Amino acid sequence: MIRKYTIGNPIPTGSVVTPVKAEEGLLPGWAFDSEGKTLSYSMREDDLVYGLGETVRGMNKRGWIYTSNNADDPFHLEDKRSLYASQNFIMLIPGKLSGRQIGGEGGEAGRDGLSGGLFGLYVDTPGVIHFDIGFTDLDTLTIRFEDFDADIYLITEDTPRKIVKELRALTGRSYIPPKWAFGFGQSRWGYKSADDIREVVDSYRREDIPFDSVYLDIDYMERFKDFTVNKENFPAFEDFVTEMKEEGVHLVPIIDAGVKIEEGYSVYEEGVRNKYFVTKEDGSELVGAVWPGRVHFPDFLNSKARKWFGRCYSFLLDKGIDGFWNDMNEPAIFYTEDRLNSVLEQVDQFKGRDLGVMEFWQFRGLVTSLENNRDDYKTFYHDYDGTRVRHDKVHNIYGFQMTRAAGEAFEELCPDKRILMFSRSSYIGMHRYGGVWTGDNKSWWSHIKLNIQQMPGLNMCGFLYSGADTGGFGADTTEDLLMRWTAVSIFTPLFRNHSALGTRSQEFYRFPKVKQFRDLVRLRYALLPYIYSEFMKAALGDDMYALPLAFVYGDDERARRVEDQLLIGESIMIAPVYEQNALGRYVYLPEEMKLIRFRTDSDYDEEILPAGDHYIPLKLNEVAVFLRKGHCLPLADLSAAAGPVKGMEDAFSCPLKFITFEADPEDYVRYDDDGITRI
Ligand code: MIG
Repeated sequence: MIRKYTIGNPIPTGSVVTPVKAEEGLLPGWAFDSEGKTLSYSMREDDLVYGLGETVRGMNKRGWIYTSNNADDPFHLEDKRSLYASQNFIMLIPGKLSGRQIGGEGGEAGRDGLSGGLFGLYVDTPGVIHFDIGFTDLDTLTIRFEDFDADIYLITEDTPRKIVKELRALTGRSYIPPKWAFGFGQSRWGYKSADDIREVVDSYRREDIPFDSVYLDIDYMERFKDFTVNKENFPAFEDFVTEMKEEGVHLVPIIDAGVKIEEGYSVYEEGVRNKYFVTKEDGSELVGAVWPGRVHFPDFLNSKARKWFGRCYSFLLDKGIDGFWNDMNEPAIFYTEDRLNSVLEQVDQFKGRDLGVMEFWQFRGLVTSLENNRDDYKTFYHDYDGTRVRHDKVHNIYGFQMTRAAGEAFEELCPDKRILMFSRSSYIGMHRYGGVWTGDNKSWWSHIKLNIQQMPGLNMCGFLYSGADTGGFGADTTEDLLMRWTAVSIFTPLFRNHSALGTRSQEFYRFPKVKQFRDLVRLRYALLPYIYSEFMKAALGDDMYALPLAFVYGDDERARRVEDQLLIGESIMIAPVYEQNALGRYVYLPEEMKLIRFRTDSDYDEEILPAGDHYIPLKLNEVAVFLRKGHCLPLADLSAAAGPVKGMEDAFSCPLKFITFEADPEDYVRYDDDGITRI
């Protein structure tokens, strides 16, 4: 059941597709403080709080304060409150104290009128809000608003997954990418030319590592201008796209939010002519700076501008491109022209002065204040279909509306065909148009764990097609880190190795143990029939693909607290190693399961283990999969392939084999459509 409560006068976000009539009165069970602009809920000791999508810390969000305020921040540390996205959905899963059984027959109901205590809450507001989940007081959950305007949806059902299903009914079905997007993709910020890309392709082929895509980062563009191609480095781009396609490789270019200011550049000129860019108080276009230098930002909240920008993607679609990633759309701003001028003036006053410590900090602060300064968001405006709105009031939906621009254009331009799309910034609702990657993580062991922990939060909010930069984006990777990380990423729908300019190269073929990487990637391809089927079940059934154990074993006190294991689809649980030099790890089994220890897709052993704690030895080249009783795992039998397994299509044409645990393969529901036609 969904009940809606409206506070104040919320600015619409475009997130909800099935309108709900607002209830009279206040959110039941919550204390309302209009002066402090807060809503508070008393948590019991054994209540779990899940949700908030792509945020730092654990799956259970208790014990920290999270701020929805989309930010370009490459330091995903424990003390951060905001990352790139705002996914304002939380779910409270009560424990035994409330007398509630999760996923079973309902216990005694009646806590706060919230059907026994289990509930989901979606706070739909485009502005900044804070989720204080036991930060100020361990047992209090407080939502604090900068502007007390929101549509709040309270969802009560008797299982967590039914709540997720209701949220999806409210906000729409999840985006489904083409099938090749489940293959492996290689990326790096620094590939500059067609020859650089050919080298990547040839190296992967030489090492016989399957892959389906190579990503183009900003250097493919001419002076970082959206919807252009650098002619020197890609002399015949269209032919190159065809050449790659014939090789079975999809090229996936990046699109940035900012549009370069340059006379004669059609995107810039059309945007200015039609007033499609965001403006300052005086009506002139905001001038900011990002990779292209000075830019204007498209007004994605204006439906005309959105339509226009979306159609610009046809420049690349027409050349045979069938996938994109949208970046810098929080939006990231290196500096605005106005602030730069003011800082330069102030800096001038420091000239010739003897800088004391305080003055030194002041001076330094001036310069660092330029980048991603939140006050800049108060200096420009949108034409939100007739209403002038200051950006900070709608900040969190900017990236969503950019990706919507693309998604709606794809529906119009390629009505039959699925196009790959994922974005850095997001808001609930964007999950209808694309997936997300989790941004600029680092080659840190703790970020493998963060990857595991972010998956279910993203899935809850509808972002099924998601994944992290495998191997880490910033900082130098190591061979063992990349290997352990890959052992996680072979289970995430988006599986991409990506890294930053200036860091150690991390393509799999760069390492001495390249054979082990080949085995890992081949295992992914062997798992594709399962991964794809489970993804489709989640998308079409408004369900989740990666689940916390608490969602299935909600009455098991131990399972409820597991933070580093995931259920992937209906059949399996994974428990990855994310510590350096570990030769295995402890795993909690909520029920009897069959351990499959994979060394390669065809070399594995099986062992039935009782419920409880187990130490599972796992060498660097081993991947543990735990098969649930009564289930089976279909695998593409790559060893029976007619030729080399180069990519997704080869894997799907292999015969299937099944690993079973007291189950009949006949009962397994498999999805295997052409992978391109829209569903
Ligand atoms: O300011 O395009 O998150 O994946 O490689 C950095 C360069 C801009 C940030 C993205 C990253 C990408 C990088 N971009």
